Amino acid sequence: MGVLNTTPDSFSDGGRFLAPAAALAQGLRMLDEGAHIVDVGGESTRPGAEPVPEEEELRRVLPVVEALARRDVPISVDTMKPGVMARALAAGACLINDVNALAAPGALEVVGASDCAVVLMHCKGTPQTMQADPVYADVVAEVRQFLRQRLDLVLAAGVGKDRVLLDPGFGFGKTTEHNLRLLRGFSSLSSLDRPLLAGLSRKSLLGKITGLAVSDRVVASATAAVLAVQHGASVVRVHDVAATRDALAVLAAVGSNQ
Ligand code: HH2
Repeated sequence: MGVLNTTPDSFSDGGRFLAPAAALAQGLRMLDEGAHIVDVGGESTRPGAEPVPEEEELRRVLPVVEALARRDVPISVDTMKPGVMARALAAGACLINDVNALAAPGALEVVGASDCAVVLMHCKGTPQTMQADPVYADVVAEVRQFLRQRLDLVLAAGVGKDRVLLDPGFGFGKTTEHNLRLLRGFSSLSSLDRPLLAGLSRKSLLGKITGLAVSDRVVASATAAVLAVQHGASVVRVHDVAATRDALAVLAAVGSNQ
């Protein structure tokens, strides 16, 4: 999954793909480099980010979704807002990626009324508050329990099991130690019996480990993607598609232990 942020303030690619033409070109480039799906986002969820009004998020996201849909690109939309979900699905998106796990009133209904796939992600708190000293007794167990509850809720609302992916939400209300524990324990999430998504690309835990600036975290990100897939991830959400493709090709040739 290639990341395409049409925002001025995303932590890694903010401001680069604000113009729809630049966003379309980047989406097509990522596909060319080996992405299977393009994840379009119009609201940053980096720690401390301010919420974006729905009209503004639609203004950023919809032209890009429409342009990619005209090229038959498989499109995911990274949003917490039911109104954005509905418009993006109508414009051709096939996957809703919700870092809020469909918690907003009406979100479950929008997904239920369509036949799209959905990513349910764990986040402790909101982007405004999530990095203010998050505490867990057992981060892997708590994340697994949360994902189990959200999955059950979504299934009870009539969404087919085969439409749901789960994501532990690296960096969302977690310290570096929590993120590392989650990666070590990632394979235990496979007991939830759903494909797992991992988003580690360029995140601050990689900066903490390497001391590198966001734009210099390509090797660290590709390594993290390999580790995530080795630990059971079916989808990796990445900014650096070509580097990740090459790293995963080596893993595939050797064979993962899954
Ligand atoms: N991470 C980010 C955004 N959306 N979605 C899922 N499912 N999993 C993730 O780990 C995830 C996500 C944050 O990364 P990015 O989109 O690059 O930054 P920003 O939120 O600043 O736009």
